[in-house]
Amino acid sequence: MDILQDLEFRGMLYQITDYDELRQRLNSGPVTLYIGFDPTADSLHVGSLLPILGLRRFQLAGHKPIALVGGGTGLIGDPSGKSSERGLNPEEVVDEWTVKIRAQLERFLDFNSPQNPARIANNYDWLGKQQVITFLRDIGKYFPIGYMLSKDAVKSRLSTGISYTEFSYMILQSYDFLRLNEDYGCEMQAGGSDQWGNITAGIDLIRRVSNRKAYGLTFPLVTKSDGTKFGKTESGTIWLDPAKTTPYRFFQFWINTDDRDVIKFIKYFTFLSRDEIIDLEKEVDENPGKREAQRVLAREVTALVHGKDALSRAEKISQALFYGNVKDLMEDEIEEGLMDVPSVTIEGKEIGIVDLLVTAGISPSRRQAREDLKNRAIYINDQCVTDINKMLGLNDRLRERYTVIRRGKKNYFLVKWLS
Ligand code: 629
Repeated sequence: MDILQDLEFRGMLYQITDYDELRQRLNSGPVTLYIGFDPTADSLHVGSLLPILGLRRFQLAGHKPIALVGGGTGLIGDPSGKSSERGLNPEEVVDEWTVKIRAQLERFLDFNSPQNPARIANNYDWLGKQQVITFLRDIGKYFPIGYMLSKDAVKSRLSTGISYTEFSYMILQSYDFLRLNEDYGCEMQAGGSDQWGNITAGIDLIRRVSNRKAYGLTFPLVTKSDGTKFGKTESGTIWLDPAKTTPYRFFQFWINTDDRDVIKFIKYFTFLSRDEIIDLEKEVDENPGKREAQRVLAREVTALVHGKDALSRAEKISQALFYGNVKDLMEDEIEEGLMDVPSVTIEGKEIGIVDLLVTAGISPSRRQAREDLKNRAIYINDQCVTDINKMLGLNDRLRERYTVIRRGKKNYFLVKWLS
């Protein structure tokens, strides 16, 4: 199976220029290809994972990937897929984000391969030096206004409004492709389906300037069967930066995948073989609801993004919270696992259980708190407590600082003791 067939099997091919010709080219020797990522935040998120892993798939197949950080284009703003004009971010902020995103991208590629090492590029290196007159004369001439207006990203914004700044974006991205083509022999650009217009504009520019052939390929937009947006949860975006989305929460995000989506995501986001995937597909069909495939997905992606150690921690925390073993968790594991749950800070050495349940908002009233205790609904550090007169003290602390309260099967609360 060659790389295009593998991408097809994985459902990762959305659009492609000249399938047969590109396939021949890819099978005749290493192809240099690139994908660009604009620094529009201080971290990439799971939405960028499909293209990043796409680059890695090409590298594993023997091709040469370039990950481009848009230190220049990030100062302008791509109108693709956006229904309204974006605000401009300050240059110092974009600089900072560029550094962070570059470091994140580096983790997914192999820069030491003797055969086909990866490269990282920052388009500020050339866009930042452009002279406006030179640029308009040398590059602008190749962009007929009618052509630019016919691109979806522009066309769809003509009624709602688009500035000249965002209108020009496709010229910058096209120029990047031309530069990478000239400087590194980069023949192909990939990206999400929203990038098709920019990618084909670059291919056209390369042809017009140098009469060389270049190729383009897009990945599908990741969709979910319940119609909600991929990569967002009630608690927000799932980032790749562990300081923004803990590995535990990241792991849980994948565990919570719907049975209807899990095989699709395993194809997209893991490097499991075709046979392993087909086996898992059978498993989901035969044992729906068992979440075996979700475990595999969560383990694979968490290890890929955060490493083996972070995965073990995430699994340990998941087990402890699911089976009621919070006592086994270390201080930082308690923090990581219970970061998102409601918490109260208690000053002092003791508090009565009913007081605590009300103060922490676990029970709405003292009467209800007593009911909850009687009904065996309250767990302190996973131990069911029914005594309405219980005083919580030093013995109820975990790692000297925390008490974990659970109401029912899975509503967690964290008590942080100040002294
Ligand atoms: C200069 C900048 C280039 C080539 C590409 C770019 C960035 C591109 C863009 N991409 C999105 C982004 O940065 O805006 N103009 O957030 C994002 N991309 C990954 C996928 C995408 C796309 O980083 O291509 O489709 C999301 O899956 O939206 O010379």
